[in-house]
Amino acid sequence: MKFYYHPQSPACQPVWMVLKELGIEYEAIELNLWSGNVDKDELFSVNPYGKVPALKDGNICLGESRAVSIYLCSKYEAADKDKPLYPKDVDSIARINMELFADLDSIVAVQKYLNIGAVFSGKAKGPCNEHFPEVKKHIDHMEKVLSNQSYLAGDHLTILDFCKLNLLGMLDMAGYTEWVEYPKIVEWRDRMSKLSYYEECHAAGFKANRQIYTAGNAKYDELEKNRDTKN
Ligand SMILES: N[C@@H](CCC(=O)N[C@@H](CS)C(=O)NCC(=O)O)C(=O)O
Repeated sequence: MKFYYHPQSPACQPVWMVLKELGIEYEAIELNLWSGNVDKDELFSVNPYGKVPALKDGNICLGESRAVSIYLCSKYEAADKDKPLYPKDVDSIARINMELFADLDSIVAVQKYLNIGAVFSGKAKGPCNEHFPEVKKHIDHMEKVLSNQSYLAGDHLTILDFCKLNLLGMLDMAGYTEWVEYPKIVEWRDRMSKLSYYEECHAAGFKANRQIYTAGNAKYDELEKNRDTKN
């Protein structure tokens, strides 16, 4: 099995954690798509959208983090597993799928808030606060769900927990610090941080992303200073 990824890519992280949690053997192929010197032909042959994550497992070629995560669980988790990462019964599948699809909306919302392209290039500083209300809907919902259960889809770890870490990682990147309003989310993240692969598959990548975001803010300040001295 070949896993095409980059450690700083949030989308790759849920798949990476599924591979680790299920103890699946794989060949990791790290692609830095932002370096501009990656030959994308092989990637496009695996993922028609040319993005990471991508997975080639025998004849199966897949992209899309949620689809890949579901595939891995459906194929490699025992049908009678007590606490599966992805459920086996129709009702639980329907419920978790709703949250996995809604998770895409949360990522779009937090991307707008982060304003990554403009901040990374020094054209803007900090997040776009006008986009925060849409993000807030998602974290409010998480807090509500976690007030009744330890994990996002029930009483045990699932792929939804892996996916949702990204929303929080992106908020950290933006410098969001109001977690005191979300004690259940804080407890949940603390629980997640105990996973043996949390640092490698999640925290390290976001630490690097946060540094790039902060550097973008500093670049903006520098450009502003130059503009001021010219005027
Ligand atoms: N919805 C996709 C998003 C995948 C995605 O946007 N991947 C980014 C890295 S986080 C990528 O490959 N970007 C490079 C490109 O678009 O060329 C998923 O969840 O897998």
